[in-house]
Amino acid sequence: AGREEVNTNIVSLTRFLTEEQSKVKEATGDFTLLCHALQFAFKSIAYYIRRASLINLNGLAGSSNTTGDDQKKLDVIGNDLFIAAMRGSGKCRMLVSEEEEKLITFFDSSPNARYAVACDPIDGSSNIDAGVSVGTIFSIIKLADNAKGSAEDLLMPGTELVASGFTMYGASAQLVITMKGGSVNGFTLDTSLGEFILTHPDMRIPRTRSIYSVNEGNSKYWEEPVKEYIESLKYPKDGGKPYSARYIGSMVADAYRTLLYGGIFAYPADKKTVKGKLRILYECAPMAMVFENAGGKAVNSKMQRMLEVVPEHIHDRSGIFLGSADEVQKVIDIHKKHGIVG
Ligand code: P6P
Repeated sequence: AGREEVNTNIVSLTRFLTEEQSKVKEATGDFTLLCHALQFAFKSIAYYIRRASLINLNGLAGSSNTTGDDQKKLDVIGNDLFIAAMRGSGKCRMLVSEEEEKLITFFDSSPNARYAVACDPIDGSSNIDAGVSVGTIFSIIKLADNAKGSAEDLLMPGTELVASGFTMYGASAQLVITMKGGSVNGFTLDTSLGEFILTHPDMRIPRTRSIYSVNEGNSKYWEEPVKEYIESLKYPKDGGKPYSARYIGSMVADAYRTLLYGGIFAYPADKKTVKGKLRILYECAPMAMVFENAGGKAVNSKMQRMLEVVPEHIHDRSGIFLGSADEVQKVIDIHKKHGIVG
């Protein structure tokens, strides 16, 4: 009596993956082992981010990545940790990283591996020194039997992804993962156990929420439908309450809040960034898959379903509207008035 209620039925990510595998009769275990390597990468990155300021890992590494962004030391470490974990898994044949212009191939160590991974090892890193939550976003692709082992094998619509998700490195590391056609599950890293623990089973995004998340500093460049849409939230015609603005500037943090609370996150293509800023393979598509599986919606700036967009190259970009189904529908309705139909 009076014994503290101890939950002894803890579902770790490791156990969760085993249970998921048991549902797939032809499973070989390769996907499970790949995900174990992924979770190790997230734990390692979480460790370095937590210690960054103590061991002076903040600040610039003096190098720059493919798009000319100043690389932060943690960017480089995150990228290297991720590459090592994928290579070491023996289950990944190719890797796309935001930090690497060229496709990374592991033909030497795993020439017949059936999976490829696309990732942004540390997304939002420009905020790192300010202690803002950053994250890793990932897509997992199952290679076709006749895959040639080149970038073309990865240029497919997000509907083909076998899994996707992200890890946000905040007060604690939060991992969100979803499988094709599956539910969305959230895990919290328990650093004393060194395990991701299931804390948010079967996540569902609210259908509506009066929160919008966009960089209004780009308003000058927005196309008319976007301007009209945002204005309708700030100055509601029906006399309703204006929406709240929440913008962190780190996609993983803005996306995680939107997934939990509802609302909409937008990074529209505009007159300045005509193709949009966010990458399809390792930002837009994986996030769109998570949100759709949680009951939300995601479209690009042409109002096409984000998961049906096919990237033209591995670092291809897109505009994106991501969030509660009814909130994204408002964007679609306004664009329809302007003759833009997905
Ligand atoms: P802006 C971070 O650099 C990032 O890639 C995403 O994480 C974030 O959503 C977006 O760019 C922020 O861009 O132009 O608002 O600073």
